[in-house]
Amino acid sequence: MACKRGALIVLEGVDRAGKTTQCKKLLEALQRSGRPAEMMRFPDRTTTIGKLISAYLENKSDLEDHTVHLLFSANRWEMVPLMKKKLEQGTTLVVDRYAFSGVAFTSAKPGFCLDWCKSPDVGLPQPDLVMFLQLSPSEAALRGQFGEERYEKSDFQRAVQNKFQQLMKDRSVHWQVINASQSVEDVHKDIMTHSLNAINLAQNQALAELWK
Ligand code: NYM
Repeated sequence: MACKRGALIVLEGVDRAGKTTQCKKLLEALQRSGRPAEMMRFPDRTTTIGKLISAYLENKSDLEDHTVHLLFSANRWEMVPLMKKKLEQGTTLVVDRYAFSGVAFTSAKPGFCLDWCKSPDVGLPQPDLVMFLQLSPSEAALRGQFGEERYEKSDFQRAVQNKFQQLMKDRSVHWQVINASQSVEDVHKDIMTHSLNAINLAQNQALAELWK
């Protein structure tokens, strides 16, 4: 490796857990401390595939359930060359949702098993750290109404939460549960501590492949 690689840091959680706010705060804090860092989010709605996904989420189009699952995965794969390039250049990537959202949301639908849902994402760059922002459904409800997008229903979100719990039993992934009911600043402090550890460890490790 020519230079020390950046870390792949993922934030996951159900809707309204504060992922996007915390990704932005982490990114700013890393950059302020002089560490090269960039943010990515999935789905990335800017690409051709991302636009199909966005129309589906906004209920402007209907897609068959397997098909949309594969599109979410393809939307990650299309970013892999860029992700690898950035990581190799020493840039840490802070990622808002990844394959775990993909599996949790689709497997919460009737007729989908975890293994089928995981298979298209097998081999993606393995995150050095996945922080799960834990918030109970009742606390999430206190944060206001859901928006208008597909999946933004309490019952479905509860099913998604259960799927995340199943995924977190997998020790091949470096999961860290974060108590998201703390104040924004306290959540940020926890996230920063775990991220700095992950960045230090990743420097001297080769990038692995997810679920392989
Ligand atoms: N989602 C997100 C999936 O169903 N599969 C995936 O692979 C990913 C990455 O899309 N409800 C769902 C979770 C969210 C929605 O919302 C994206 P947002 O606000 O753009 O994170």
